[in-house]
Amino acid sequence: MNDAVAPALRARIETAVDFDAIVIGAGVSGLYQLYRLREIGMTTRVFEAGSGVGGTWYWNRYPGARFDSESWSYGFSFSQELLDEWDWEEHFAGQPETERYLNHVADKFDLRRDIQFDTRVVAAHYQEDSHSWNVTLDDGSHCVSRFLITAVGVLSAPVMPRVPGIESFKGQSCHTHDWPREPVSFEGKRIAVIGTGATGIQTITEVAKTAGSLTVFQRTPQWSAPLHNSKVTAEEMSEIRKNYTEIFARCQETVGCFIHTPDPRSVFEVTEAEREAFWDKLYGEPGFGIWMGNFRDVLTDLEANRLMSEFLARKIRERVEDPVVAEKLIPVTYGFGTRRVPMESGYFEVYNQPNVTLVDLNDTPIECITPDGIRTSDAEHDFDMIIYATGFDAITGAFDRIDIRGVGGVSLKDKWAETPVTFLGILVDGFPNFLMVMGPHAGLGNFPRAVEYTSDWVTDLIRHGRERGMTRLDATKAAAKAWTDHVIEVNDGLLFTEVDSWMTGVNHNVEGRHIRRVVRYSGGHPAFRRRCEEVTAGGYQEVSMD
Ligand code: NA7
Repeated sequence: MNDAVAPALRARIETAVDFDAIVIGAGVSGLYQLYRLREIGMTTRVFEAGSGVGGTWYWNRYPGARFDSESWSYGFSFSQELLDEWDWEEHFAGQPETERYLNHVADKFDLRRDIQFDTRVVAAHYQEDSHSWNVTLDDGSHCVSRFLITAVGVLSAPVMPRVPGIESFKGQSCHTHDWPREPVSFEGKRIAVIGTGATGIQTITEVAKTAGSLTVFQRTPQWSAPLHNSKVTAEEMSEIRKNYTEIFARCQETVGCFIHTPDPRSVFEVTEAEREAFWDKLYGEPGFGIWMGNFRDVLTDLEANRLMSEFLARKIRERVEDPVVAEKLIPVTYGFGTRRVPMESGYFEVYNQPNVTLVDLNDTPIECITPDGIRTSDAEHDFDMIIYATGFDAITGAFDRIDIRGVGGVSLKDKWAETPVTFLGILVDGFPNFLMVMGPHAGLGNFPRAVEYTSDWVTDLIRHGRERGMTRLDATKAAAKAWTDHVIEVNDGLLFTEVDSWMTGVNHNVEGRHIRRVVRYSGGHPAFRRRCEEVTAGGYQEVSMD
């Protein structure tokens, strides 16, 4: 510890804590962060609200929940043994397979003994006199740690629609995030789904297979494209295993850590026939290639984007038999890829089934939920079950739901009321010893790839401080301002910034969240890592330590 710290204070600091670190969340990031902290000899306790590991993959057990990233590019890369022994069953694994995988990881590395399940962190207050965090749990108990690390995910604070009467409904209802653990049968039942985001699209496609009737309540249609999932054969798995090094290296080079790289050509450099052939090829290939591997200007040039959107509109018209329904399923308020592209497996054909009805909420908005179902401006719809696929208070929502206070009792929610301020999406000035794995201003994309890097960086920073006897790490105000300015600057010129969605921090169901904010880093993961490495190489000058 720094010699400037007086002996009495030093004694108080050293004896103050129950744990070296508390991690909030036992999903992909929490599990890996725990593993890394153990390696550097830190006593760690993970608090997890769920009864099992997995985070997103623990909670979202709605029918049809699955990856849109290739499974074998999503798994952890840090353990050769794990890579050698785990066989992926599907190229885009469903929730049960992913949950099994994360349980396997927890067991293999004996992680459970440091995880306290069924425990929600409700408050965390920084204590200046002992360089520690006083953490309050939902049973009213407290514990104290030197470091507080959030691994709360980016889409973990589910939001219900702001419509009256939700509690009055007599049938079964739930948000997709809070799906029951017991199997739910739709056989012969009248089912409603509200919401047509990535979750709604997966749910609708699955529920339509067995429901007596399914009514979809859509506010905004989606530029959804085919996933083309399939089983991984034994030969494919052995090929994937041989190529893991190359697969992960490719992910490191791309903006979103996916295996797909943008085509270097502009839409306008090719003939119309070449363009159509390329788009048909992408439409026929698995995964996010159509979003991440498209012409380089599809997400930056309005005209290029309009042409791509027209291509997809034609596909929807070809696939949906009723031309009136087809038009309702074609987005008109935004272009392709400017919201997160939901991948689908027969979604549009669902609307050709006699048991499925589409209600366009722009024509007939929901007035309220009734004891028997949903009342729109023109009809009463009776249901046995209502499924709310209405999304999340994304990125900052999970933070806002915890009373986090830094130096001087400043609340994080207040500090971020207008927009988040962070250093590298990892530190927040005025919140010492508080570190975020995938907080606001982190780059989104293929989540575990970013998590492994960020957790490694967090672990290295803590180790650096500990080796020098430091007990307090805080980003400087100037560093947080510079990073935040940079995050805002690189957002400029990207078409998605002009569109309301969770990626621009908008959620009309959440008080104060109707204005767009810059909540994620759009500069790409390679640039993010370069900046992180500069900070490390410079001896963490942007982080004050004592
Ligand atoms: P999203 O993508 O935020 O979608 C939520 C959906 O719910 C979207 O269609 C919303 O319509 C709709 N919604 C929200 N509130 C209402 C009300 N009040 N009435 C009607 N419809 C409503 O969340 P998802 O869970 O699908 O996906 C989140 C991410 O998880 C996804 O992108 C993947 O990365 C994984 P809107 O578009 O706001 O008009």
